[in-house]
Amino acid sequence: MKYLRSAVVCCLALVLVLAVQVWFRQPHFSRCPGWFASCREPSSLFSYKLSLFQKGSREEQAKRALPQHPLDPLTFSEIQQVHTVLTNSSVSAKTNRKYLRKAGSKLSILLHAVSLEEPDKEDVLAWKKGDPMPTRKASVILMVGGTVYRIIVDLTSLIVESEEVYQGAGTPTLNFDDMNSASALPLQHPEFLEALKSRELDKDEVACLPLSNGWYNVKEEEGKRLIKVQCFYAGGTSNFYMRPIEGITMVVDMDLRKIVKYIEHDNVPLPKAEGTDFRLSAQKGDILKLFNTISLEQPDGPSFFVDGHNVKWANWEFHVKPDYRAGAIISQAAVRDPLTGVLRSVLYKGFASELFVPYMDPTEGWFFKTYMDAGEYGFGLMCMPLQPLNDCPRNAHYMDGVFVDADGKPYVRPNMLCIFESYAGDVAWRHTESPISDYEYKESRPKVTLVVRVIASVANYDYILDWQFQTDGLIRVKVGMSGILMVKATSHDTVNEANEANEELYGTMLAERTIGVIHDHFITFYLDLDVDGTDNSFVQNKMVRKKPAEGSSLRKSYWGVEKLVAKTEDDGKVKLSLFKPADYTVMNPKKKTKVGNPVSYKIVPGKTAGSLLALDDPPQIRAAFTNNQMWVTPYNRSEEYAGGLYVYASHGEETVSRWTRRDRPIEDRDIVLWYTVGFHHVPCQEDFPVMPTVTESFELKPTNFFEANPIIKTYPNYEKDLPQCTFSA
Ligand SMILES: *[C@@H]1O[C@H](CO)[C@@H](O)[C@H](O)[C@H]1NC(C)=O
Ligand SMILES: *[C@@H]1O[C@H](CO)[C@@H](O)[C@H](O)[C@H]1NC(C)=O
Ligand SMILES: [Cu+2]
Repeated sequence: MKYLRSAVVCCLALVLVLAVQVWFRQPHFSRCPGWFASCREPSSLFSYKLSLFQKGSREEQAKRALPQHPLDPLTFSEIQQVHTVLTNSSVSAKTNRKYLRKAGSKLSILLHAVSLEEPDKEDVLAWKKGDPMPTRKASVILMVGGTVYRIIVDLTSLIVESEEVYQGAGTPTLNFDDMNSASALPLQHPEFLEALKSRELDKDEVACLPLSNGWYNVKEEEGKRLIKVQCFYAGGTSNFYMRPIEGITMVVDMDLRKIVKYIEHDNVPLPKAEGTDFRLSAQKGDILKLFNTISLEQPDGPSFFVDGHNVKWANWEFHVKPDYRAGAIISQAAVRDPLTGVLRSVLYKGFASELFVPYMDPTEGWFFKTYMDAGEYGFGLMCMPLQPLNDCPRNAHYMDGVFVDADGKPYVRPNMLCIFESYAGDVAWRHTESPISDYEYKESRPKVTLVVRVIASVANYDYILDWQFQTDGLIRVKVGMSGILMVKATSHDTVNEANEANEELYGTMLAERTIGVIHDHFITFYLDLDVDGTDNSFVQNKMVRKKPAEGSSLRKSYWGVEKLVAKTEDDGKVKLSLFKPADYTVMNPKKKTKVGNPVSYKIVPGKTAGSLLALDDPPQIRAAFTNNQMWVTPYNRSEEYAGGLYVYASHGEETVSRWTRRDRPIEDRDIVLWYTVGFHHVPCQEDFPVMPTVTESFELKPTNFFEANPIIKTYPNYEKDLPQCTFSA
């Protein structure tokens, strides 16, 4: 179990490559019970992908990659160049500072992020294929002796162009060194080893997790980079999350690399290992075969094209890139107008900007668990290679990420993102006429969508993040949640026992001695919509009850729409309410349809949730971006992260909530919409030992954007085009 001790948990996921195909080989039913026995082999549609992404060739391929688009992520060799610049003591014109040591950068100098410093928006918008590339620049966040620097490296002249010392509260995203070293410390700590002995636990079975400390306005914590470490027991199961060593919390100073506080606040026996392992190989008895092997066939190959990071599919074009913090960033999404053939811009940039996951247990070992996963851990850094056939269907194309380690060296994160066409048997539009007329309409069109997916495993939890594009111009953003609950051990075996002992559980008893603690998930999206151009307005079309004029109708009420164009940021703050409904749109006031409606995209909320925490609760102060469901801000390239750039132990001074206090004008200009997908999670027994996926979503829907239904002139499916299958005996 050595790997458990040293590795961060997220790295563990890399090892858990399950041979799920075995599932389908169970002999409960014959393989082809139905009608189709031998379908035509799919054509060579996968070959080009496979040749591009042969195992072992990933790094070689990444080394050869050149940027093709101004928004392309830093390439492998560009990251190497950054490393060279930072290790060369004479390159920094201003300070002559040596940012990185030549032979690694252990201890006092640590890199936290290296990513593309995107060119100015106007330069990106003006750029066309074939034009010279705007200057490539890297943004580097690093810490030298406790000081946070943000450095811009010019990759053409290979110099440090600017250097900014950050003096506010909050520190950079953790790097793997921070997490690895923190989780290794308990097993060298005498008090902890003593506690293991007295609890009769084998230290070789112990796995420790680095848990962000949050910020609680505690004087002695100011100015320190602290992280809490709690441990779990892997004896008898691979699912150590279900066996917390409850009641021991260690505080690590990440800069001193030391446990500075050891707190033993409780001694609760370990929950049982039985029933916690969810791996196929750990299952005993019959494995269910609930359905036959299934996959989507595309006999003529996929209909999308990926050129570097540019994607073309149906009437859509967009740019997509893996990102250490956001997971995936969609840029310059534009849809082709069926009447004019012109590509019309919809979304300049969209990504998951920040998460907030507060747990609802105020006791010693739990109160601080109020994670902001994107800024604290790096949502993209937690994206593990996707598992073909099960994470993404067989017809998926995979994209690798190139990230940087704490020493500044690039490395490839294979299969980090997938793109595929999805057909779930849904209908894009239809009409069949009932026999009230002589017309025989039998018109129906299948709904096919294009999905861009990343999956972040932030320690125990898995977030499946989809950007789904429809041919009718709609974009659906979906967040699926699966993985493993954070559970708390209790000495009680049943709900009754706990009730009799008058113990507040702060959650649901999932199994003997195991409580799934209540918590929320909030995912706040940054949506720089550019509806047919950059200058847009945010409009609330409020649905309000009206009264017919006295004596004009037998009706006493109806409802209509009152249009409210947001003038300043205050008008852009939205709290949803079923009884105060509205359509929320981003419109282009200068562009109208032929009949005179301003062209718009509507933001369609899905089922969502608002935070119930008090506004003055420290976690809520830091996560004040969840105080409203929507915010609208004027475009500002330094306002991209809803909770701030330096979110670790931040004080809430750099949140979208603070920025909007300036109440800046937002009418008829480049604006950014912030939308939060929320989910109150009261765990239930079905969430044990691994959660069935829960999905929430929202949509960006064209609204008077097209002159009419944009997919009338499209083909239905024809039998003759589908794989020819023969009947089985
Ligand atoms: C370091 O910087 C100096 C001065 O700009 C330059 O001459 C030298 O080539 C650089 N070394 C490397 C390894 O880039
Ligand atoms: C852009 O954002 C930064 C960070 O919030 C702020 O300091 C600056 O004043 C903003 N610029 C404008 C023009 O609002
Ligand atoms: Cu949850």
